[in-house]
Amino acid sequence: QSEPVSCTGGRADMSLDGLRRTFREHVFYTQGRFPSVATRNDLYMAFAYTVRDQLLHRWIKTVEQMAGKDLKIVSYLSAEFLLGPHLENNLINLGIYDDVLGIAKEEGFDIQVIFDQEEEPGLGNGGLGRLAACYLDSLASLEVPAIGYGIRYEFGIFDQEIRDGWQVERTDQWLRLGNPWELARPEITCRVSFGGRTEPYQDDRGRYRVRWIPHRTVKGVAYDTPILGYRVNTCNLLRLWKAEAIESFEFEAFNVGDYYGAVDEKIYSENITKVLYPNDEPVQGKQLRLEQQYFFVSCSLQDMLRIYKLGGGKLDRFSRHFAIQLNDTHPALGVAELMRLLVDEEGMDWEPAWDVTCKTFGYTNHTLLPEALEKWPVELFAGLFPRHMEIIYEINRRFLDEVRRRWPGDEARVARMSLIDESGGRFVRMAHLACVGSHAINGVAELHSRLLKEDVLRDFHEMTPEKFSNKTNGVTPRRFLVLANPGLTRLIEGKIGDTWIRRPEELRKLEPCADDPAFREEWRRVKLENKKNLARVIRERTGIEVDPASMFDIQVKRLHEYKRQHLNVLHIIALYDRIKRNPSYDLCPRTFIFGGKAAPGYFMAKLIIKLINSVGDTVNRDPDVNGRLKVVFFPDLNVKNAKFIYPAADLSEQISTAGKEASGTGNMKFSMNGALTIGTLDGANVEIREEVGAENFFLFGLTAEEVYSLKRDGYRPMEYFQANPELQRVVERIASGYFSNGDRELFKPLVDALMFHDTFMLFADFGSYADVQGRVDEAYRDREHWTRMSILNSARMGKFSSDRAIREYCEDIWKVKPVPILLE
Ligand code: T68
Repeated sequence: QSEPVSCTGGRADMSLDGLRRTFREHVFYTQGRFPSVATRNDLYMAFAYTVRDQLLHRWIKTVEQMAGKDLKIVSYLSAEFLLGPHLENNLINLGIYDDVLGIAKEEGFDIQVIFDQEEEPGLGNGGLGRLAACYLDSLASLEVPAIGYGIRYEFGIFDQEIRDGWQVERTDQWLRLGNPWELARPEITCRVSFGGRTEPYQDDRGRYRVRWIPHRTVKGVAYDTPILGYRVNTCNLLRLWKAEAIESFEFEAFNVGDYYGAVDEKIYSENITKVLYPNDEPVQGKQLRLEQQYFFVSCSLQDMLRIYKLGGGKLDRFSRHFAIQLNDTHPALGVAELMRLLVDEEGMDWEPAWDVTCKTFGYTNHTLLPEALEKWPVELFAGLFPRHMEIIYEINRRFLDEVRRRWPGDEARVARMSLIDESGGRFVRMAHLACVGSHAINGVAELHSRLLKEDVLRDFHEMTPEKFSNKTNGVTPRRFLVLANPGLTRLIEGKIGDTWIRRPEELRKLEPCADDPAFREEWRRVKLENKKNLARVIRERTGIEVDPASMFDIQVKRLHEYKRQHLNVLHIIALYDRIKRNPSYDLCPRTFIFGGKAAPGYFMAKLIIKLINSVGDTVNRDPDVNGRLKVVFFPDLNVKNAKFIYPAADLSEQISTAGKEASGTGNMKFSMNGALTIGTLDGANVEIREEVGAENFFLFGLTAEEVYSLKRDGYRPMEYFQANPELQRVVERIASGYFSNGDRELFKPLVDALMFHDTFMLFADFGSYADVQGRVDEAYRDREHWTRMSILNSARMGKFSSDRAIREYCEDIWKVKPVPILLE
């Protein structure tokens, strides 16, 4: 083993002087600028590099101290990582936020402007991608050795603009001005192949083998981003893969005179990691999407095997040193790929290879929606991965043999459980592949995990109940409380210190403060400041004036019918209707704020955005309303913008149809920041309500069981419509063109979908939602009581820290232990 690297002094120096010197050096030597002509971006880059130096120091120490140790590494495989801006977060984790604020001041510029300069890496759609980012933060903060593996999309999730009330998508060019947080590793590459055919042969020991003769091969290049934990020295790795052409191919083509062919090859190869698919549900049948999945999974597994072999480990012990978690089924091809690598490339026999594979993988499911379960046409799949197709057939053959042994004669069960869906066309069922190839399967909230066992994965649960567990999601309190809400953080620290940032259970110590009128006063002051802050941002981005003294009622999340943003709109129209019918109607002033992106091809979701804006246009301008109602659509919701939103909320809307939202994580971010929730018994809402207390939560709507039985018995939305005159007036206002300059066609698809199908049962829940909203209105008038409830929400949300979630994964699934890292 080599000598420890010494990196004291120089750029590792984290004193104020050291940081200042390093910053100036970066302006000079990295950006090549005199301070007097440095642009905003130069200053941002210089700051980022100054901070990155600190990370790299810790990263090198982490790698050095892990090398040669008999330890286990978590490998989190995810097609998405929605990281958000790095700079501020790293300053908090390093503990030098105030120092850097000081330096900026001395050097004479506004640090907020520098922070604003950072383009966030939007390499994810929503909850699933953000969860992966929170988990990386917690893994590092808990000092657990981990690598995140994913895709370095050149274009992340699109930027959303609102024009004439409609969503318009613009390509996200996050790499345009350079990315100071990543290190390109051109020498760390993998080859990934596609297409072609397979061929049997006998190896030197006379054993039957298969070789894959692919049609084309691309190169994966590693790009590494350091992920530092909170106030620890552990600095883990996020390794994202970029696809490139293999040079030798280009030369070959060049030699035979096909220069343009070579260029085509390059374009073709680089296409694989060009763009994130902007659907938060799988895009069925898109070849490029499947290529992306295989590309990053193959690179990552090859990389793990390479790292493992560096340590001289024997392959049959691989699962003792790597625990791989599949973030949904997007990386589920990894099961077949690891088998291929072990059997075809490493020469292992099937049984030991299968044993290693099952012991290595764990699978997290994130959805109950049947239409969102990933499946790929066999033809497409076999064309791209002829060898994997054979491997999957073999896995399936052995698996179904076992099913038949356990349930002789039950061919219906065999058909249900098969890795191949043959109920109409032939498809590879990715969730089944993930289940069969993993030793652990989990849902992301208690209710979701129970429904998985009872419904979506029922047969698998019957066969191997021991594989199933629940791991309720969590979010990192560093980004979503400390960074997003410095005012509240200071207030809490003044009362109970700052140990809760690592041990959020300790937030409970705040509970007695709920009875202290002076503390409540302070709590309200902080909330008001946060609301003023959001009001300013809303004015800048939309031109709409909102009153910080009104109740901020917020629903931000991806646009989806099951999330029921339109239920919220129906209620807004009901309030508006009451005012129109009775101008002196007594309503506690409210500002309704929406935000979220719609998948570009999801017509109904886009129409809901248009409806929100149209209702806003009418309501906000109506003199009868007289400031009592405001409706705002906050454009381009992303991690960076979300920081203004969660801390400013009074009321958090978590109103999905029960049984549809796997967990939700926005619900946690709001409640931690002292918002009260109006919500259904869905996803993690159930547990949030349990923690904060039913008396501090506004519950409404059908339960998941009621939803199912109503569906089963034949749900007729018209019955609810006919029984509720207010609902009739609301729908009539939309249908009549009241919000669309008399155009009765514009919202007709939405109205018809509700009247004749109402798949997500808005009409069934409308009455109870409107009633409970009435209770919210009353409750908000009693400010002292409201504040009390708000404080208790924050104080009781400790469970929903991602640290707790990651501890559970570490103990129950991954069996990994922390490895503390020393700086010197
Ligand atoms: C979300 N899923 C769940 N999917 O909807 C949410 N899907 O309830 C849960 O809290 C969260 O995962 C974390 O567990 C998603 O966000 C996707 O984004 C997605 C993207 C591509 C394909 C399928």
